[in-house]
Amino acid sequence: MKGDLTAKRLSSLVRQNVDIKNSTLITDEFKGYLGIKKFMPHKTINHSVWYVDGDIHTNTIESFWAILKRGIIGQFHWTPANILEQVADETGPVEGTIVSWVLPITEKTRISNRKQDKYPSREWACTRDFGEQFNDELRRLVVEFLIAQGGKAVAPILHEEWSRVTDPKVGLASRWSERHAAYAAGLGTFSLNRGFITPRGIAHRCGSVVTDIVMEPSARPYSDYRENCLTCRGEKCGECIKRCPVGAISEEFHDKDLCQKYTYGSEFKELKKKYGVSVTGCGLCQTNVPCESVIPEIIS
Ligand code: B12
Ligand code: SF4
Ligand code: SF4
Repeated sequence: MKGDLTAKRLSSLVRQNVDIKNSTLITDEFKGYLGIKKFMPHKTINHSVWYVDGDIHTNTIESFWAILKRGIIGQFHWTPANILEQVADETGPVEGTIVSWVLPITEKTRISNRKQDKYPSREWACTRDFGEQFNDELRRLVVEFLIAQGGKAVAPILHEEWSRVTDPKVGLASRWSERHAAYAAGLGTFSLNRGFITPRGIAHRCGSVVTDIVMEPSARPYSDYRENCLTCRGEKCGECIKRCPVGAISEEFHDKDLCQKYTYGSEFKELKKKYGVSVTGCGLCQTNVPCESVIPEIIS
């Protein structure tokens, strides 16, 4: 992700998109807008004093952004710009990059889960629990590394305000989606069961960090956000539907509530004790399926 909000860029965007002879620009006092006064009428409102001064206010555009933001998953959901605001100083918006990674689950663990038809294997459960602790440690290390390079960096998932959310529109979710970050970074696409399929398959865990260090963005070689999934490409598959022990996946839908109720439910209490983990996951829909460790080709 590249923010690209320098004063020069802002002026150039306004010149390209606004009828500068017949318009007046109204903004807050962000310094990046200063150059705009040179080529069109520009009024500012100082938000530390008041929000409305006669006709001068930014309320209309702010409610437009609120509607747009709600359209991007939901109002609760952080965009990379929201995270960058937290690393920005008072000079205003900064450019930045999302660093996103995928940690493929080992072959041994995948094979152990392939044999399961009701509960996850012990190896899978350990990956869910200890693997995610490792992923958190990696998030911290990447943040430290980027700070040592002179930048600012935040792992959204480790932010004190990060939380899981139940939203009326999208249901179970979180303030930051690692998979949407990975999609934006070109690492893969979503699928029928909502899992994220990368060239190393769907059985993985992923993570990300947002930084103000600007890096060359990686390519996003996909034309559709569900391109790596056979069923979504219109080919025959649906193997993950058969794998789900509670019928949470169908051709049209993944029932997040049913999936969560099962995997975090009382049936798993004994299993957690037996495996010595605090959470087991399930992932049957991510193993013994054509997309387990590759982008699947047509199956006959
Ligand atoms: C909440 C949560 C759950 C919930 C809800 C799952 C869900 N699908 O949202 C429950 C408890 C059910 C769950 C279960 C599992 N989870 Co979980 N979960 C999360 C968590 C914390 C947040 C997910 C989130 O924010 N969802 C937000 C909503 C909006 O996402 P969504 O509905 O899936 O997104 C859809 C729309 O955006 C839609 N869409 C519509 N139009 C468009 C247009 C465009 C352009 C795009 C891009 C998208 C898009 O496409 C998406 C997919 O359908 C993430 C960690 C994180 N913070 O990211 C892990 C995470 C998603 N879980 C993960 C895993 C591995 C699992 C399990 C396999 C359990 C396990 N470990 O054994 C199961 C898999 C169930 C399944 N089939 O998806 C991995 C996913 C890895 C992968 N390969 O995809 C994650 C990323 C954790 C991690 N750090 O790796 N999980
Ligand atoms: S098993 Fe088949 S239908 Fe399910 S996500 Fe993988 S490719 Fe798509
Ligand atoms: S959808 Fe949920 S319950 Fe069903 S197989 Fe996947 S992780 Fe397990």
